[in-house]
Amino acid sequence: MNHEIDTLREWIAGSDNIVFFGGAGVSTESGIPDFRSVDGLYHQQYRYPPETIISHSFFAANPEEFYRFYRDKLVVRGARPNRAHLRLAELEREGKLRAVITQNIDGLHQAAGSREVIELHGSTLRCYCERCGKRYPVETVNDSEGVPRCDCGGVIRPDVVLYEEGLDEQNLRKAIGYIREADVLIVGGTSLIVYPAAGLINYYRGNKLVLVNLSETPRDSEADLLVRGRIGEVFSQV
Ligand code: CNA
Repeated sequence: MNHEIDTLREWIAGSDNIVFFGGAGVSTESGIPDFRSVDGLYHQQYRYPPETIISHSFFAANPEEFYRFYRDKLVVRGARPNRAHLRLAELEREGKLRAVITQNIDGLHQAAGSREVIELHGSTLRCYCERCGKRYPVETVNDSEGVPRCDCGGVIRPDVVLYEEGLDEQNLRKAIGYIREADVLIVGGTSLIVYPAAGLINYYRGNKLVLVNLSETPRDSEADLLVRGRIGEVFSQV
């Protein structure tokens, strides 16, 4: 891996237009399980598969069960940014990195100090009433029991994109713009199988596509540089 790290270090040193696109693997070193690793959420036992529970139709039909899973597994308590989040924030401060585009919903990039963060799938740190749109502090969802309700009687929900729901178009357009213009695109900690997010790398037009991941992805053969390793460890060396 040393040779790959040297190349990545050189590419980072030589660019002021780096874009990072990441997923759940960026936060596993902060103690938040991803979905598809062996100890990820998809390998744990529930009455329904996680992708069923966190779908729009399941939420509408079984909000109690949704919230049981959500509070137990998706709400992050006490997690701190790791070396990947921190180095990315530093690269932005140094004027080298333009944006972080993330599929994560944990807010750890902002906690690390990143400013330009595009949250494709929303954030567990915000919530609102489905009916009237009123915003509520995150504790309203995280620390209540059962299904949290608004003054208007509507269900309060986290501001995350559930399966079957569309991504915010403005966010998508912005992400595509950054990727299209990027000189170096670093893609890390994502299985690259959840669409439409995974399709974003198709917009990259450069010749420095870096994939940093613990396991294989379906796009490995397209990478100009493939780094197989833990992303926090990798970013602590570049
Ligand atoms: P995923 O499908 O679970 O894939 C994660 C990938 O990261 C896998 O290929 C792992 O091999 C890899 N990985 C795990 N740990 C590391 C590490 N330390 N270094 C490098 N690679 C690692 O997750 P995706 O993000 O691709 O899938 C998209 C889903 C997962 C999005 O909708 C997210 O909202 C959702 N998710 C988010 C969080 C979070 O916010 N932290 C947690 C769990 C799931």
